[in-house]
Amino acid sequence: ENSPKSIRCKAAVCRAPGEPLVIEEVEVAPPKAFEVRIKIICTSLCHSDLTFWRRQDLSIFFPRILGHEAFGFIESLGDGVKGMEVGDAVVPTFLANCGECRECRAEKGNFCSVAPFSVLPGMPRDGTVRFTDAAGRPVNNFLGVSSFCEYTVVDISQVTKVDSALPPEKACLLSCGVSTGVGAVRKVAAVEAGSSVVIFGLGAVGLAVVEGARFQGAAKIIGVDVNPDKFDIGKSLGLTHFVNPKDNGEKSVVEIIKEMTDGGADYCFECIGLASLMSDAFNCSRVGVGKTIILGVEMHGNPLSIDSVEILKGRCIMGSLFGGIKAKIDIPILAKQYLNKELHLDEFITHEVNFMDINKAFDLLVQGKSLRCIIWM
Ligand code: CXF
Ligand code: ZN
Repeated sequence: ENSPKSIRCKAAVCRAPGEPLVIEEVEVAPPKAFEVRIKIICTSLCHSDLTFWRRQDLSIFFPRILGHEAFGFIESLGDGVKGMEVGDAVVPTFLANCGECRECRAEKGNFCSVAPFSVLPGMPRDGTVRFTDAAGRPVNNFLGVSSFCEYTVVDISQVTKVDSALPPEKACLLSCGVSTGVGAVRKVAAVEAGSSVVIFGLGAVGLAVVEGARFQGAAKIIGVDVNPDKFDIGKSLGLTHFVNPKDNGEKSVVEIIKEMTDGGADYCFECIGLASLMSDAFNCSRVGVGKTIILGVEMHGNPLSIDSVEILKGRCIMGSLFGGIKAKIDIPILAKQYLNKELHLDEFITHEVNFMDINKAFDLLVQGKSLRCIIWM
């Protein structure tokens, strides 16, 4: 008889916006139907965690267990779970891929309708939460993942099995940021060999775009960032040119990029989340063919304004969540390419800390010192 009990374990709970997470004992409920409970081995910090941690207007969802980039092993199964076993190596993902709905069966797109993307506090199927604090009060879930906890419950549509040959910290990277960047190049833009690519913002997502562009055989890969330290790491992944907007005096970034690309770039990616950079990216795309892909979430909620005449010149601007990745199909492909030494992942891990020091990982990312900091449970 399958009847897992609740588990008491340590979690890093977010109680107030922008304040250090608090390590607390919580109770993790057993998985409900079509859910599994995962023993988290490692997790890492993505900029979206920072966004949800910082923003005052989202603090109505506190206390909350953040974290959505992780690796672990299945500890127990809820009713109705097929094709997954206790002990399976898995990565959770914030975007579901049930594999069966209309969206999942379609060749294009990645918006699973079984567990539609949501930032609300509960689990996707019934909206309830799976954590309770020591005082018996509920603690909210985050993106259906909540990986800043030793154990977490995740809907099976948001769980992907991975090859056990893949080291945990590498699998963890495929859970969100790196997959987003590489996916956007392959699946959203479909960058061809020989093309020119411009990347605004060389954080983990931007550098994963660099990695993807090199993989596709792009001829010119231009990174734009105000932090000169990003050049070396970018070069190791395939960056061919670097533009620091602070170093270019009178000339605008758009003018510089247009000069470097003989009139405009084939593909432009915005990986920061600023409306002004989204329009810069669009404006340096090539007339007739240019594609601009938005990956950043506008950090101040500002609207994007584009001159319609500039779009009429045959350019397009589009966005994607998770780089168009369908987790259960595409993560195993990325894993295999890493194991075949075709895809670089090691370069993205700049720091590692113990779970008890999770707040150090926050400091490093806030200060722009880390790409990915692996947090070991
Ligand atoms: C984000 C995208 C915007 C909303 C929250 C999740 N994706 C991954 O970090
Ligand atoms: Zn993320």
